[in-house]
Amino acid sequence: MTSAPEAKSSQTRDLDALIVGAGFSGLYQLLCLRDRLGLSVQVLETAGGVGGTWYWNRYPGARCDSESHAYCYSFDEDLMREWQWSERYPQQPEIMRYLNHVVDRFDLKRDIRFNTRVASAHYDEAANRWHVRTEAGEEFSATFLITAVGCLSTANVPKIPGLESFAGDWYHTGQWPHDGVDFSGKRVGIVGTGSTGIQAIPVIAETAAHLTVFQRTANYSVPARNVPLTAEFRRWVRENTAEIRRTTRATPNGHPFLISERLARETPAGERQALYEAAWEKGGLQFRATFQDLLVDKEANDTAAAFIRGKIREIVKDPATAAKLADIDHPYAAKRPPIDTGYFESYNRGNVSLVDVRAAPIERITPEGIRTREGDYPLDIIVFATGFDAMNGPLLRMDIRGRNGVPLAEAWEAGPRNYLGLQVAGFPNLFTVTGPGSPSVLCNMPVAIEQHVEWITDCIAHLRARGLKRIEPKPEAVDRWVDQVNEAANATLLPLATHSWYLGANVPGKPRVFMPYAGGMVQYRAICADVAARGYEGFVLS
Ligand code: FAD
Ligand code: N01
Repeated sequence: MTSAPEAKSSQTRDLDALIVGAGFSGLYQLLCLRDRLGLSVQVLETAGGVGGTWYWNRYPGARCDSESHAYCYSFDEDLMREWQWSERYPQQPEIMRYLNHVVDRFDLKRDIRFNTRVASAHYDEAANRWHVRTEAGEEFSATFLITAVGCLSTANVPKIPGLESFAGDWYHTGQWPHDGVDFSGKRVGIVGTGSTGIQAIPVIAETAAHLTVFQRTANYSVPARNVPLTAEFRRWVRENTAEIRRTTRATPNGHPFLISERLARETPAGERQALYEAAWEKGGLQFRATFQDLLVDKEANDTAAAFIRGKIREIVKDPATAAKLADIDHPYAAKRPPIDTGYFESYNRGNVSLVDVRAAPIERITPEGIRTREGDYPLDIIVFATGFDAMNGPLLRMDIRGRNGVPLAEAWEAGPRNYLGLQVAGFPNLFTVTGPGSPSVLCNMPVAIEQHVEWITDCIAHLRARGLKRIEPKPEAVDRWVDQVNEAANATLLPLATHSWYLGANVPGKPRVFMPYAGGMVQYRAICADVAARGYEGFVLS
């Protein structure tokens, strides 16, 4: 059965390509399709401005943990040279300034419509077009639909009974008010100790009267060692843009440093400890690169885990609090490893306390605060640093329907299934930038984003040059890719963090499937290039 053609109103705007989202991904996709291929393109964005993640995540302490000189676009060496970052890890406002600079420099704003949420996108087979409707009822039709909706853009507010009765104010870190929140003199509770909570806690503690941290899963963290960048370092960046770009493309995780070839397991204990100490002093995600085998060999990983637990016990003065913080149940870096500025030190302040909600779960929110199985915590403000319905969440909330009106939610009922993380069988001409099944969140994301956007651009150029109108993956290519994604994950320790958002485990009811491709960006890039070189092997072009 073929679906009835979509009713098309006279107001429908016809386009070559429609892009959803105006973060790092959507902006570069617009530039490529409009300026390199000459297509008619429109970007639709829920937010009131560009920036994606950095538009929404304005919580205290928000900054990136990729180093600034690699947390940026690298497609234009002049752009790389002219932008000067101020710190090793820029704060949210600086990243916003950077993205707005890119928008102005390439005149992107004129093709972006803000405050516009895409409510549905339905494929019309007879016309070979996507019909897109916004929440406000505007209609668009496009040959190509590109979702650049982000992996971490759907805030996950836990459904804790009684939240609506809370007499104070509550906030989710991923939907932070633009005019900030004044914590001074307030009793604040924060739920969540992922990367976000770990960044926000030390900063909120500086002004709150009291901060109560509700921890369900204890977490590793390594000092970020953020510093202002020296003139000398900035000059080095300006003079070495090509080299930086090469390095980010030579490593599995897209960061501007290489992973050591040494094995923790084969390094004598004293030497290993010295290497961990040096990495701890240097700070940042490079800690994970100290040894080659940390993410694939549990015994090797145990050495890093023991080192960090030791540091927690050294830093945190109260032994009972230190014990709760160090009681970590998963391998180091099996969840996204946070880096911090004074996180564990915060627990030495008189106005910060830790509540273990694994031992005594949150039962409800009362008008006065949070009630756990062990008692009541009166609060004026609750901060949910509880993460996101990650990766497939934003896609499933958009009512995407493919051939025969099949909803994406139905096609992905048991978890995401696609080819290369780029296309879904039965959904022709739909491309998903950093979709599940691609390295995305396991990589320094601008690197992953540029690769996806460029691959999609080349693919569309290929189709147009040959007068082809449609591309979609073969079901058997999807089956093979899903197997490859599972194999890549199972070759690492990542699935051992059973409550991780990589598996969808943070959202009740979500199928537990390891979503990102863990084979590394270098391998993934080669696979995608090979597929294209073989005439888009595994896809049907018509
Ligand atoms: P996003 O920036 O998420 O943009 C997607 C946009 O799509 C959003 O603006 C959203 O409003 C819009 N959208 C979604 N659905 C719809 C719809 N239906 N209709 C219209 N618009 C829609 N990555 C790193 O590599 N290094 C880091 O240091 C790092 N730090 C991070 C810090 C935080 C606090 C968070 C949350 C993430 C961080 N990330 C980091 C990941 C970050 O998401 C990516 O680096 C990058 O910003 C993603 O860009 P994007 O354009 O793909 O998605
Ligand atoms: O979210 P998370 P995040 N009751 O899902 C807890 C990127 N990022 O926003 O582990 C009690 O990691 C949950 O507990 P548990 C980065 O990729 C980057 O911190 O599910 N607790 C966990 O402790 C990162 O990984 C940067 O048991 C509940 C926390 O909330 C991703 O974004 C900065 C709960 C959520 O942790 C997401 O990070 C920030 C409940 N009902 C973010 N529900 C940098 O680059 C959830 N939790 C610096």
